[in-house]
Amino acid sequence: MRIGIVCYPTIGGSGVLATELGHQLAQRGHEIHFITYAIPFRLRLEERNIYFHEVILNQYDLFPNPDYALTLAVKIAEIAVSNRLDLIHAHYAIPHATSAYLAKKISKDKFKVITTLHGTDITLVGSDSSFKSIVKFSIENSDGITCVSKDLKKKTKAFFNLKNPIEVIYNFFIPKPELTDQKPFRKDFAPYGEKLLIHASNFRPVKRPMDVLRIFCKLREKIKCRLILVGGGNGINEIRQKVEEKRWCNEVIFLGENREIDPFIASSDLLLLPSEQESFGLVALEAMAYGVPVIGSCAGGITEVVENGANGFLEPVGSIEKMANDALLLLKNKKLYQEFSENAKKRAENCFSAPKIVTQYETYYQKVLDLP
Ligand code: GMT
Repeated sequence: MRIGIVCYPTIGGSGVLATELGHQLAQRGHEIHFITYAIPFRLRLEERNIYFHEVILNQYDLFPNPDYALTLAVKIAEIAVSNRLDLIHAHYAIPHATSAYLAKKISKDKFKVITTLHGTDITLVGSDSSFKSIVKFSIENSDGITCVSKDLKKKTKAFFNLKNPIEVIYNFFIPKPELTDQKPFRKDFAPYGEKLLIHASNFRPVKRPMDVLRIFCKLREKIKCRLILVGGGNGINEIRQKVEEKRWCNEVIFLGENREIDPFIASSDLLLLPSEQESFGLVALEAMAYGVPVIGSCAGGITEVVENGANGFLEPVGSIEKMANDALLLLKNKKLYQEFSENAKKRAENCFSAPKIVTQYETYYQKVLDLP
């Protein structure tokens, strides 16, 4: 198949997933064309069957902002026709599904459009009244729709009163083999045997970054531990301030928007994910794949990834005390920790492996394209 992938090129779960999906499909012999405004940060352009087409943003005086949706639509139409693409896979509804729909119409229905909903495109941005009707329209007019969890499917159907069928295809993650039994940063970050907690996100309010700090605050009273924070965004400033105020600068390690997070996750003991909302929680899967149990909230799709009491503990949003106690329980009991760690690895391998999930996408593409 010849497939166009439209995604956000920035650090973030939807772009990461879209990029790796493209690579996996390319390795299976499909021709993959990425269409976006910058090279997706994990794209390996040197690999076979991978192409990148840049969308150049127009800035006209009359426009308050450079228009992306329209220039993207024109570029999708142009690339789809010139490369005879069979389908465009739009990751994230806004504006990608809309641009893909327009492109399809510009090119007189020469290709199909599949939209994958990732979460905030529905639960945060899509539910904003200024976008709602266009998101609904773009989803309804896609030839295929997928969601990254059952929870997101349920929310999408209910919120937009959608009748279209939606396929649930979970996210996948491929751990780096050299890190599966290695904890490369332990010596640097935990020289005295401290326990290492990690949180990686964009520090938006939906991630409840303050809860991460509160859990850490409770834990540091009971055990020697350090907290690794990966990510940027405005929300991180409040956390920095608090850390300085509390004089925890030696205990909290800020790594910024680090593109290569695997070694840090693999070096940690627990991942903290107390989000208010999470359609899937790709970072939880990344941690589990390296045998790192998750302490988090039972929000949204996290419960479909982490099995409470088997490879992590999930508590109601905001239950700091409970989350801290769960973390303590695991960190103080070597046998239990080992059991959870092994369970986490097994679950990541058995339920969210690339071969399994990529085949589901491939099969779905064939169904939408009506291929035998
Ligand atoms: O978590 C974010 O805010 C980033 C966002 C994105 O679009 O990259 O993540 C969403 O998509 C990920 C990949 O499918 C999911 O793992 C995240 O759970 C989802 N985020 C939310 O639902 C808040």
